Amino acid sequence: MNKWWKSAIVYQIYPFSFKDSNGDGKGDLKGIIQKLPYLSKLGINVIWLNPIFESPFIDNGYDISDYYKINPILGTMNDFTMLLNKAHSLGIKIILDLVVNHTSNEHKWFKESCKKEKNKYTNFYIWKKGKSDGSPPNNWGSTFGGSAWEYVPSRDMYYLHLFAKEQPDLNWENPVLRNSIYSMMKYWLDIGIDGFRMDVISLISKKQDFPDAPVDYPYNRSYYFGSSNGPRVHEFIREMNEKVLSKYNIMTVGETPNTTSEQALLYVGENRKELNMVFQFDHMHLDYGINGKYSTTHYKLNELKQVFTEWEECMNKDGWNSLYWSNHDQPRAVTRFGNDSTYRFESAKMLGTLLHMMKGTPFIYQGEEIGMKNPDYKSIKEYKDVEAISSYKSLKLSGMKETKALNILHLKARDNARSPMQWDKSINSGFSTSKPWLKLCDDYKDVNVKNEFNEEKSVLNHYIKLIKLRKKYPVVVFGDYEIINKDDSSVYAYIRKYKNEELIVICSLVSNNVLFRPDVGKLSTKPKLLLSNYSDSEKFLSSKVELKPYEAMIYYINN
Ligand code: TEU
Repeated sequence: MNKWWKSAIVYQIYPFSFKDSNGDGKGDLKGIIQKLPYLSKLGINVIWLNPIFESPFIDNGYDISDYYKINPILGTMNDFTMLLNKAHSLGIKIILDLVVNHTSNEHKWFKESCKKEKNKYTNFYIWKKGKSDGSPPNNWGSTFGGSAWEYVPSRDMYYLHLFAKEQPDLNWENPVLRNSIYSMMKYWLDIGIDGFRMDVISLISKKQDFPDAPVDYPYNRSYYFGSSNGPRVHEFIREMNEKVLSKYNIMTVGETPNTTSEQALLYVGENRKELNMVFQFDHMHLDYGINGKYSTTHYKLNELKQVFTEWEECMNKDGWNSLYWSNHDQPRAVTRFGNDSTYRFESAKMLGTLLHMMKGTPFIYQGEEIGMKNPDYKSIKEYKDVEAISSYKSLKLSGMKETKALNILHLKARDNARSPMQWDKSINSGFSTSKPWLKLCDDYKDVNVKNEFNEEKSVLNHYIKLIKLRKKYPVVVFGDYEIINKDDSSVYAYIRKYKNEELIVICSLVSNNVLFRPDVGKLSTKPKLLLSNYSDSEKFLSSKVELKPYEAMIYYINN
């Protein structure tokens, strides 16, 4: 089958925060339809929608109560098919979020499963007896706090939930459950969607003896010990591929927490018959501290280079890479990896350049293309996310001062990515006519899509150019990647080579001027500048370049 996803540029939409068409303060599908011409001008050709299904919204839609129904806040099935058709007519494909490690506790499967009387759904979830003293079956903690087990009196048993207690884990050992999932996937594919992003797919197979995790595992991730890359995960995905995925020309990307690059090859290898690519987490962990994610630690450039290079090289052996700086779970890229004050626009464009010239399928998270930064929420009341709230509580319980805890949330909370999209300087940034469900970032009067379209040197216009390069030069899609000046602690530089084309990408990640001597051996021709983020960048690459703060250049040779 034609591997169209190799040259795709994906745009991730968080539907509740993208565009509100009916004035209820929450984004919706009709809002997305209104903005399709914008996405078409940006040049992307795939949209990934975060979950759009019926949900009590404990984890913002990742707790699904009916896989076949559109969340009424977002619209109707008609709205969805209209969105799909309009997107297709503009040459844009749509992939949906497949959340099948767990459902909502309000799903009818779970309600039935809780019943004392045996029925079809009794074994749809993971039920275990407590220990003889009545405590939970093992020591696993859950992502959002507390034990990963919840007791249900009607069955006198505990059920497993790796995330919130309202998100019970499905029992993939049960073939009837697996077939129900496959039927649901076929239902959406037959409607015409173009693929899936698979939520925590590396966690679906649990070690069946449910062993206690060693004490050195962080409590809220201790379940990894018995559930990440579990014993039957590849068998299950192969079965899914054989019964469903292989029948359609679609794109699949698995979200795979706690997975090394070598383990990832088992999901994406060309002959494995599993998935097209996975989302790795290694670069997301470079700024973890002793308390894990919720810390003020800053990443180190040499570690970033090492992680990206390892994934480029490993995926190049036998598979395909995915490229991302941020998503709905991560803080804004410009705040985290760039400089969101003095060099906001330079660094946002530099980050775009660094990522989009690599080998793999790039994912742009809504707002990244205009350089949106983390909003400056002043109180815990402004945060809405279950993880932010539970982490705040545990930081406070550990004795941390309020200001420090809030500073950590400002740097790391998931709400940072979820503040509404900034369209223009009108009330509520043109996102909604009424108060948005989550507070806007207060810089929207300056930083918004409308302003950036009109400003030739904007981040947005830079992203448009990066996307055009990917479409024009095969080397951007297919070229081999090789890092140069590996030990430079201020500059990230690499070359790409494909047939007679060569790219040299040079990006400064520091806020001072630096001297750079590219280690590119003997070049037969002088590389010519294709794109940069300063108007006076050197037109031809020479043996010595003085880089300005966050300067990023792409040079090209056609031998
Ligand atoms: O996230 C999976 C995941 O590994 C999370 O623990 C993620 O690392 C965390 O949010 C970062 O702190 C997926 C979804 O992307 C997330 O939104 C959901 O909450 C989660 O699964 C459960 O469905």
